[in-house]
Amino acid sequence: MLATAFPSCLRGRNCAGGSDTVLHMSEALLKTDLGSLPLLARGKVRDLYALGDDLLFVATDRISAFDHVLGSGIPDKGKILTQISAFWFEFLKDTVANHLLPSVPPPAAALLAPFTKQLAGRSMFVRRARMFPVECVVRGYLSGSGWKDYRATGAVCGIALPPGLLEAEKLPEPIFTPAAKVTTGGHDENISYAQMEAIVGVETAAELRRLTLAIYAKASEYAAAKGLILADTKFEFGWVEDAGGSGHIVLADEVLTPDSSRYWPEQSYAPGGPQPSFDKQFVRDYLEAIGWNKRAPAPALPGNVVSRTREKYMEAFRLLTGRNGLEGA
Ligand code: Q0N
Repeated sequence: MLATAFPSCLRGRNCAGGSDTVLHMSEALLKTDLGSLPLLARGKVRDLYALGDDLLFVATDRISAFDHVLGSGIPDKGKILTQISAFWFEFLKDTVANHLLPSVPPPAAALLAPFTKQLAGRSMFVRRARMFPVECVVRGYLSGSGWKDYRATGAVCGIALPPGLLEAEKLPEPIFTPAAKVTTGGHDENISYAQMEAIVGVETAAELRRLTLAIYAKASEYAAAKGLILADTKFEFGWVEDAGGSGHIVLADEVLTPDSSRYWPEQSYAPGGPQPSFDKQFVRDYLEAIGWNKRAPAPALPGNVVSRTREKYMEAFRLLTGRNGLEGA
């Protein structure tokens, strides 16, 4: 099904990796190597390559916690997150245009063919966009830096909220709380809407806020029907040129994955304190238990933490996509 819906998600001829079972977990892909293809950016988790005028977006199996990439990866994590993103791009396509290209042109496919094993199920061929230098964050619940901000100021990113809200409580309505990218690897910095207007312009700011809230409304309603609270999430948008000199906004990067979003199981939701992370709680618990000082080098993870975490990512994938495994990815 995805094969026809997402021809730009590269697939292996015999679905390398996707058919692995519990009997044999494949090795984690920690780093891509695409020979002479120009690497444009290596993020904590994703590698971005130039492919002619377009880009190849590859999700590795790297995992970060407490702002560090850990010494171990989670096998198939990059495939799982790519398939979750692909699901959401398709789900949202009537709400927002996205950066996915409809297919990989034959010359690009020929260049990539030697690297099928690294790319299958975890890569997307996307349009190169001019990225807006803001993170478009939307919060339906009070958590993370939003909760910290609220406790200190009674507001989040300058948006006043009613007094007496609890940590993780549902907000009266979802709020748009942009952040500016900090290039030095640090945390993104919350900014006011007026600051965002100064960065991207008044009209663009309004359109990015409108899109962000519309996407959140649609996605959180869907997630709720699957038993998941979408507490908050962040989007990155870019601008692509159309033929004839005009252009349009596209939703780029990864979308509504557990790495870019807080998902909480509705069943165990309990406002009044921090909610356990859907995907990374075993990792965090382990890192706290061994007393890691949260400075580099980050430790490796024991096998049971890796396999239980992998199972959490698969659970998110199954709940959201309704698919049982990665076959076909
Ligand atoms: C882009 N980032 C931020 C990969 C992800 N379609 C695009 N066109 C131009 N640039 C970008 C995209 C996208 N998506 C997005 N950087 C460039 C996130 N990166 C961090 C590094 O890994």
